Amino acid sequence: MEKLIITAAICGAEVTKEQNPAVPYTVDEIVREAKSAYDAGAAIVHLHVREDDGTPTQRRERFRVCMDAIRQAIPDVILIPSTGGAVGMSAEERLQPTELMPEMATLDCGTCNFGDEIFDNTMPTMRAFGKRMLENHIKPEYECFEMGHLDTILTMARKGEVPGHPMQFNFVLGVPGCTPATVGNLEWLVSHIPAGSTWTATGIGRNAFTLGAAAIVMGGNVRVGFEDNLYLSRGVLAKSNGELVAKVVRLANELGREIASPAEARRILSLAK
Ligand code: KMH
Ligand code: ZN
Repeated sequence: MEKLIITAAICGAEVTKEQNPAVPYTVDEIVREAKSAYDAGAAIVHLHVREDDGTPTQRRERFRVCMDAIRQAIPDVILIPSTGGAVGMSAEERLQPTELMPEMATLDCGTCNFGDEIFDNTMPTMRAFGKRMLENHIKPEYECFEMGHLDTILTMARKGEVPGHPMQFNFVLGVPGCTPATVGNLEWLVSHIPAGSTWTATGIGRNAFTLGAAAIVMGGNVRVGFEDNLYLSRGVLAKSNGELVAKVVRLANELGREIASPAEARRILSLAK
């Protein structure tokens, strides 16, 4: 089995300091959280950014400043900026971080319920995002919130509308209104990806570590972080993203899976650098 790649989703677009005071908004806070995750064992940071007051933004300049500041602190970390942004943002707004030529970026694979809201990813939107990533040589991380999202993106890859082999999937399970975070659902998804693909599991809320443990034994990779879960255990808020990553490292140690460095993650993900 390959070493385990841990991704830290340090910020997200929806969670707030009212829910957990350690949720980062400012550039300094974003760097602090990225570094805490990296120091604990994360090879990848999945990045959303905020204005200083916590408002989610996809502003290119804000991404540039945050990405430069993170790289200054932890030069070899893999950054995966979000093109999902926050519910309700336009496609043009969401695409801005791809102008910074990151080595990877997320590509959301279909429309879905998202709590009380609708996360809108129409076919024309996804085609535009795929075209941009093909043009800018960005490897997508394909975010699947629903079973049908996998079928959608595999069809698009077959048509050449989005980058193809080797594909990296992130199965984000347990968003209210989307596919639940069960091992059975994860197994179904993993059994339907093309040979040679890589995959990550993200369990939302209380499912963060149970789904993570399943991914560790199944040979996949794990994402945790404040975007997905604010608690270290029942009723105990995590003090940092690093605490969440450290818990995954402990699980992996117990289960006999070594942790990938950023260089090892780049090889596993077939990234150029
Ligand atoms: N904030 C969610 C609506 C992504 O980063 O690509 C979408 C999201 C997905 O977080
Ligand atoms: Zn995200």
